[in-house]
Amino acid sequence: MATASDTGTVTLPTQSTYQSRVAEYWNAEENPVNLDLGRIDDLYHHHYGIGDADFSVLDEPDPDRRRARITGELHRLEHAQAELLASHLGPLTPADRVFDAGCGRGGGSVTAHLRHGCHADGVTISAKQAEFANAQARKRGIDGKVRYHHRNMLDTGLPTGAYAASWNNESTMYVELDLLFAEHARLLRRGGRYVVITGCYNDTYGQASREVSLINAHYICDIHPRSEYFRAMARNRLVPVHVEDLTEATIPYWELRRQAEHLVTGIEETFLSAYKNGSFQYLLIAADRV
Ligand code: GPP
Ligand code: MG
Repeated sequence: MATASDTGTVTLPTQSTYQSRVAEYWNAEENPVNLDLGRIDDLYHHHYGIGDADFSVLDEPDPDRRRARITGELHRLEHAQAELLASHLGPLTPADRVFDAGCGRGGGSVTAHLRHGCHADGVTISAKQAEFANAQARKRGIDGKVRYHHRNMLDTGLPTGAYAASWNNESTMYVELDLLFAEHARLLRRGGRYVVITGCYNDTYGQASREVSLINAHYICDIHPRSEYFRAMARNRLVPVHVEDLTEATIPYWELRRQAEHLVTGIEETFLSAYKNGSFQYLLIAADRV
């Protein structure tokens, strides 16, 4: 059994049966769309991509090369999303600390560290993901500054007011926003920056659409309405400074991914329908901790 001192493991990562099921999902998850992309440059992302896709990769005649080029293009788009998020965290210095809530296999914290030189603490409910991410940080020789913890993002045990910036990259749909933002507000110093990229359902559509419900079932999550983000931020000392609708920007990623026969997971058409019927949005919100 690992102890708190050797891996950062604490005894209370899951707080409910639901959270245990979510942890089991991520402990077992080995989708090629995540592992094959990450292997390209050891940046393992658990989020989608943004920007114009180079669809000419689909015309590559050699089958092996075609697969590799599609994989590379999807990874480029996912990495562009991580860079966009990281660009909203600054200005940061190498002395600053950042907090990655729901860090997955660690790509986001590495991206922030490479861009800003900062210290990073990532938290995941999955012991497997934390172990994997720490091994990657050791391999890169950045384990002195980038650390991953098998902990609960709602109750991290990390130090109050110690963080200059924090974020959730597609992980808010697993938690109650009030509890989550209370923890970010506790961890961030005054004037610190919080950034979220998320899929949310569109209040103007009415309620969650069939497609949104299918996405919830696929990942065992509970997608919040757009309005709930702003209400919960206002209640937790987080004041939005920048809101960006990334829906249009993420559609090329899904159009390419749906044609990547070696990588599809089966959820691709549902995402495209959800975005195109107006029931679902891909959103970035940056907020200041006041
Ligand atoms: C992607 O992770 C994100 C989630 C599981 C959260 C749900 C996100 C929404 C915007 C609703 P991933 O990269 O592990 O997923 P996949 O295996 O499909 O690539
Ligand atoms: Mg993925």
